[in-house]
Amino acid sequence: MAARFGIDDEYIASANQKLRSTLEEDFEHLARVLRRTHIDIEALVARAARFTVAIPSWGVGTGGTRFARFPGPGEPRDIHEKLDDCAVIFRLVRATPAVSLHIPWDRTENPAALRAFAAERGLRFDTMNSNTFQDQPGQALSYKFGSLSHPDAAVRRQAIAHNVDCIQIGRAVGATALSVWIGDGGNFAGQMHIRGSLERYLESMREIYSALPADWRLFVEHKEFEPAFYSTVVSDWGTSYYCARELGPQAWCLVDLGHHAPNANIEMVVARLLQLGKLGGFHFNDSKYGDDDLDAGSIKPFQLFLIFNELVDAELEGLEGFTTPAYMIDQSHNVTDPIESLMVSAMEVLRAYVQAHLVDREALADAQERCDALGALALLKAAYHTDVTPILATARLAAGGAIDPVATYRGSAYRQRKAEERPSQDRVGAGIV
Ligand code: LRH
Ligand code: MN
Repeated sequence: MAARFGIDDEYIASANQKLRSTLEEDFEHLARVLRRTHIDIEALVARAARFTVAIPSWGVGTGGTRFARFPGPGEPRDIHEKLDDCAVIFRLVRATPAVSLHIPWDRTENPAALRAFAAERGLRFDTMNSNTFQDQPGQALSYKFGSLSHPDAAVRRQAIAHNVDCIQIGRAVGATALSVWIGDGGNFAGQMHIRGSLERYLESMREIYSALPADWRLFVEHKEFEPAFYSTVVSDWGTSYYCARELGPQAWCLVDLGHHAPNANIEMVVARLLQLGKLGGFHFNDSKYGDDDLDAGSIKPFQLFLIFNELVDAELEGLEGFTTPAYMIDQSHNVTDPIESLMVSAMEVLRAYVQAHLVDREALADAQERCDALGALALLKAAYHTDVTPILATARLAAGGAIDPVATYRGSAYRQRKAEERPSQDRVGAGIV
């Protein structure tokens, strides 16, 4: 089998060589600026180095919409090629050692071998995502009218069995969580009994919960609408919280940034779930209208910062029950090179996290006490307007990554080489993957 082209440390080091002196200059300047407000830049580099965000296996292929999908060159054709691309992202950005899997899209005959394949590339698996929003070839019962909340108990049993299967595969590949998003809902008033469908969903989730290994987490992912366009069973954070609380201590709420009504205050949803002790994870992306699955920080970067402002505030306060949420990306890359989009998105999430550590929280609490609205906003904006790029690049460099991941990736001609290695499948079609 022809060798698979990859990006090695030597190439990264040569690409960094040209950028080192500029980075050191920018880093020194920022260190001086931060010293004025008694902030130790090295402490922020250390925080950046410890931060990780997981890559969605389904994000390294070109995504699409219901109208069309326009495959790009050198598309990964199976989970192994997807992991090769995830390894490139990790090698250059260093903050993405974990990959989230989606079943059956990533089903494999030999999970243990897949685990080893990933480990050879410095990768591990964090969260398993089940899929009862599509029918698979040969599937006995259809999910057309729902899955875990379907009126027919046989369909619910089939969906429960699929989730339990995801847990078994997850145990074999070393994952530690199951994320459950269902598209269950109705397109017409009266089509679905709104209270009954939630009861059925909860009953099904209790069975899935009982199959969880003791150290696993179960994520409940809410979504306002789509694919159902009148009513959705798990449509908002309140319903998600109720379910996670009803299920038990291993159940947590997952916030996908694209799953809210336009103009929803998502940082407030985050603060509420933190306060209620059930904020378990994130699917980072961005959107202008609906569940657009655009690149994180590409439309509303200030919102991403404000979300991390709530998370860092709770972390530094030592909020009771605060556990570091599972940070994961969930995007669909329809017009960009997925590797570039995922690298930039991971860096934007990390940027918001580091900027949130620049907020003068004492002064902010004082401004809030004095009802000084503009004073408070100015303190947040001061952090948000600080360009922390030298901190992020220095953390990457120290971890063997690239000072400029996108330029280094483009310089490697990785995509062109993959286009030669991976003859296109001409799999025209539609849909997110
Ligand atoms: C649903 C969702 C869910 C995934 C899917 C790929 O919109 O956000 O998290 O299973 O996208
Ligand atoms: Mn999601």
